[in-house]
Amino acid sequence: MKLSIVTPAHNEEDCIGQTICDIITVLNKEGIEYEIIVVNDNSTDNTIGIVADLMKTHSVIKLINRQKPSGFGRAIKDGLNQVTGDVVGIVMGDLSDDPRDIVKCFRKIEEGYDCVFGSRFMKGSVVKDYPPLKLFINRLANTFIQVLFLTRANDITNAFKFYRTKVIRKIQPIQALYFNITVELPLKAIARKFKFVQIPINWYGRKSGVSKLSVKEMGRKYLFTVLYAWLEKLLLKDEIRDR
Ligand SMILES: Nc1nc2c(ncn2[C@@H]2O[C@H](COP(=O)(O)OP(=O)(O)OP(=O)(O)O)[C@@H](O)[C@H]2O)c(=O)[nH]1
Ligand SMILES: [Mg+2]
Repeated sequence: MKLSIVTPAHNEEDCIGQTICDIITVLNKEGIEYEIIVVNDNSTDNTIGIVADLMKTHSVIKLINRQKPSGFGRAIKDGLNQVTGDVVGIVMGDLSDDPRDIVKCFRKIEEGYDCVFGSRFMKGSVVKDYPPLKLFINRLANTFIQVLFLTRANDITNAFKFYRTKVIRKIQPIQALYFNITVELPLKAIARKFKFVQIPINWYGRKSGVSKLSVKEMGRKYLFTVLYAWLEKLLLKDEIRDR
């Protein structure tokens, strides 16, 4: 099975090179066939230059340079459209995710799961430097989602998740244009009863660069996306799901 990593990047010159090199080191060691699709959105720093340099020596890297309008969701969607692997994993470009967790997720898919959801809030997870206010809002939002969807998945809002490519095909059309895509993908997969597992992952707070997520701006969009997926779940309840 081939793995496609989709990594969005906007002004990540301090982190993107290291992110890519760490992924390459870990996946080469494991002997996994893979590609890394970096989706750049109008970066005004040297993000493109760094990725382009690495591309000279690593043919596994693909670069998508998006034009405006930008947006995390738009970038992820463009990345997903270019995937050639059987499995796709979404990994941030700011060194917040642990490349060793990529291998763990991929192995779970190999075991037969359709989706693997990374959770920072399970026994075995390590979380460093999570901003306290963001953490509070995260726990509140995820508890709400858990109650609404009656699911054990407790970190739906985190992007670090892996899907069989067929799952991505079955949850089209993807609507979210911004960070709300992080909840749309897993919730739609849950609504369609794809077989998922949650595993503990590590997460490290950003050490360099600027955060692009404003919880205040995104709150309503997240809520809308969650409720939309919940409605879908209700409507799909008695239908036979065509796989
Ligand atoms: N292509 C693209 N990438 C984006 C956009 N917004 C954010 N990203 C990338 O998405 C990833 C996550 O964004 P962050 O700014 O780290 O959001 P966050 O993790 O909630 O915030 P931090 O707590 O600061 O890490 C990073 O790799 C960003 O470079 C965008 O509009 N387009
Ligand atoms: Mg981040």
